[in-house]
Amino acid sequence: TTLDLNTRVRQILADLGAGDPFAGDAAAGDTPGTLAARSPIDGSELGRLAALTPDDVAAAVTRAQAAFEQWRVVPAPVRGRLVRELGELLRDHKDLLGELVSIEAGKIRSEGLGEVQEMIDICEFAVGLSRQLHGLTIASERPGHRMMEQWHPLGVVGVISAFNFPVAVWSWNAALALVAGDAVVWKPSEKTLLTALACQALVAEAARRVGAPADIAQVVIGDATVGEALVEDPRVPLVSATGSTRMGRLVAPRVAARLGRCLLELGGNNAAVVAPSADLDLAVRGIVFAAVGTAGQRCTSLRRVIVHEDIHDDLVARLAKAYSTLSIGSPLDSTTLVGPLVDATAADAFLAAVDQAQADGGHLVTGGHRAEDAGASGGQYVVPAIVDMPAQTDIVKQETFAPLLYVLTYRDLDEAIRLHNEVAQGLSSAIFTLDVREAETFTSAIGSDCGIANVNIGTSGAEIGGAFGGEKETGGGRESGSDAWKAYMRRATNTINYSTELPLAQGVEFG
Ligand code: UN1
Repeated sequence: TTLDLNTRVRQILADLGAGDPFAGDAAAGDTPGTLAARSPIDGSELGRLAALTPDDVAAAVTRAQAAFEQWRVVPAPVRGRLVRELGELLRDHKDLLGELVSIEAGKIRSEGLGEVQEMIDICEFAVGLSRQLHGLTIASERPGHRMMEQWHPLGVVGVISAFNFPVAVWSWNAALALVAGDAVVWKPSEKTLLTALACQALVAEAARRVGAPADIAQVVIGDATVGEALVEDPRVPLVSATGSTRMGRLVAPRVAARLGRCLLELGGNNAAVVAPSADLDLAVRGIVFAAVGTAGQRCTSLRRVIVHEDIHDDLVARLAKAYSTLSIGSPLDSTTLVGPLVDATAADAFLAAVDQAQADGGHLVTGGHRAEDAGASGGQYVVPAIVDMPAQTDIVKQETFAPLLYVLTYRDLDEAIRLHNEVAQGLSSAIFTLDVREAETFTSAIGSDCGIANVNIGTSGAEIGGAFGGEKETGGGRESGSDAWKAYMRRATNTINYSTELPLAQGVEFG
């Protein structure tokens, strides 16, 4: 399969217009690149790429700044054409890019395609937005005066993205930033370089077609020093970073030190409360997709179920039954529901967390070990786990990026909400209930403290139309829909005097 994957990715990259990005043919005596592109399907190396240096990043920002100066004077609805073209290219190449996501991130085909659909959706949203970047007109307290606000392009936006949504997260940022009049410099995860180069090829083609500046969207691949150069460059007014809370703690203070802005999408520890009135069939389906989809490697993945004690046994039995039918294997196989974890470190973290949970008194209901016969050798395939916990111990409060679901019980809704909010992360949440009082309480100010709070659907798979992000250690950023575009622009308040007098505000007399 290694040879097949190697051939296939080269074919896909060529078909997407990314050419042959691999650096140096070792067999021919060339110096190979230092970045290895791999597939989690079998852990194999697909090729090597040359890493950029911090100086290359500075040069990319210089070019981006020059492109920005041209782009910011293009009317926003005209800027929208670039994103419309990108959306068209994504629609035309959805299958190829989706397949590349499956190969490089290990997602099952449907989820690889779903991720590209999410890109198409945000492009459509952003095109509409390009005619709606409006501010308010505000009543002035002074006669013959008008107050208004305008939203102006911000500058060069740095985007740092993670392996698990290797293309969609870039597109949420890029689509909005480009219609906002900004330039984008993207540092993708070192684990997903090929999908990034494919996106870059598509956006470059879109720019060529509409006559937008070629440097308006760029990608910089490399190790952490490349990300650091972007984070520290004072010419980058906004850094939008998606990844672990650990990464956010490194990025945020550096951007703050130069008084730049951050948009952070960090870890989640998402929970679902299952109330006595819940439609259990629906709850089981919602829980299984959220906990096991993308092999538990979404920031929105469900990690905790908080179930009422009266229905605990019934729910756990149903979940165990559903888990026993999960097909684990190559994400390219049409019957697979659970693909590989991204790498050996992820599998080790999963196994260690399962051990720790049991050491804390947890009862392993199902899974929690390697899937010996599943997938290709070299891939990190594990059997999704459910652990029934006696209490919310430290391991439960950590985000383990794997299909590991903890079950906790509660007696009344206050206790459920307390347990729910008792973690450091605050991204996504759900309640399964048919009781309107419970549903409304959970979504109210005294309920879930997360950025996303759902009723009768799981925690993952948010639509692009809403603002996406969360509170507390999740970092507070909002991307994607609603008014998230405002983060990519700067607001100017204008007061205009069309009278012949000069009245001062607050009744001040001067001279
Ligand atoms: C992520 O895991 O970083 O809500 C993003 C979801 C997807 C996005 C997840 N729309 O699950």
